[in-house]
Parts: sequence; C-alpha cells; structure tokens
Amino acid sequence: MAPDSNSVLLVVDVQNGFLPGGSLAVPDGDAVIPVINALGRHFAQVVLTQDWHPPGHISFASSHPGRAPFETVELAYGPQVLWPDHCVQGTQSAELAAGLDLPQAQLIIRKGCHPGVDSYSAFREADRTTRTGLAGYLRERGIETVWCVGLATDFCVAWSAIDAAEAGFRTIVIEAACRAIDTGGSLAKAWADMERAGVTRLAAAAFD
Ligand code: VGL
Ligand code: ZN
Repeated sequence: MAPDSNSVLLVVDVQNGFLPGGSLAVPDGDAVIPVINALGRHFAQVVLTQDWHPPGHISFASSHPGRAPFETVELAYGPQVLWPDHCVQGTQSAELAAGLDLPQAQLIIRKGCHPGVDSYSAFREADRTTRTGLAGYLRERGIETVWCVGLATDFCVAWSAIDAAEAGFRTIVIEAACRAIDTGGSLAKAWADMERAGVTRLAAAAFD
C-alpha cells in the first residue's frame, strides 16, 4: 500500500496546544512530527487541520461552572468531553507545530470555530450536520484515498477518518504517525469505531 496521485495526506491538529507543554498535551505528541514530515515527501496533496476555538468555547470545562476537564456533559448534539482551554483562535496554542515541514500543503481546514459546537472531525461538526466542505474539496481534486495522521488518535483523527470513510474515500490511519489522549477508554473505542466504519489501520508506513 503506497500513496498515488489520487491520495491525500490529512494531517490532523499537529498544534502547540497538543504538544508537550501545551494545555491539552497528548502524551508523546511531538513524536509524530518527524514521522509526518517523512511521510509528507510521498504526497503531492496535503491538507492540514487546525483546531480553532473562540474564547469560551463550549468544549472547555471552564465554560461549565462546577465541571472539570475530562468529565463528560450532555449537550444538545450529544455527549461532550470537557477539555482544558486549548487552541484558542490566534493564540500560540493554536499555531501549527513549528517543526512541521510540509511546504506543498495547499489547504488548512480550521474547525471548532462555532462557540456552541465542537468539531473533532475535519469533515463535519459534532452536531453531525454542519459540513466543513472538505469532502467536496477532495472530490473536486480527484482524491480517492485519505491517509490520516496526527493528534489525537482517539478524537480528531478517529472522527476525521470515520467521516472520510463514510464520505466514500478509501481511508487509512497510520498509527505510527498518531498519538492518543486515551481518556475513559476512548482509544479502544475509537479503533473499534474506525474498524466498523471500514477504516484501514496501518501500524507504520515507509514508502520509497
Ligand atoms: C482534539 C480534544 C479537543 C483533537 C481537539 O485534536 O483530538 N481533542 N479538541
Ligand atoms: Zn478542541
């Protein structure tokens, strides 16, 4: 299995806020950067996503008095894990990792921009209705296969991969280029959900 001209590398949320020292640091999150840079050399088409929340976003525990990070609350669109404030628009936390080396990337999808709705997926917000336009963009560019990498495996990578598969793309997650938060069994659930959606789990990939 190797990328062809109809493949895209989807680089999910490799941002300061999810790296060591960030407010929602994913364990070992910075380890994905050199792996993604090496993979990126084999893709003509690269799309990045950027978690991009307004201050006071509904996914922040600080927006729910009496609640703490990593608790789950029930919102209009379903269960929502509450997070430490992270990736606020225009802040250092929201910036893409300085070590990313993907100069050919032509599109950055910013998501989670609506104050009252989270968006783990690059394709569709947590209300499961509002679309980002990414599926249309990829289709217009003849993309058939979406290779997913980044942070975090069990949230934004998984939700993006599931939606990519559901949108009709052949979808692969490269595990060595992802790291997980793993809260409350989220990682095992994410892999089960991805498997059910028809996502291919690839432990590692080296193309040459
Ligand atoms: C993410 C939690 C909150 C992610 C984003 O990128 O996986 N996780 N916001
Ligand atoms: Zn977020």
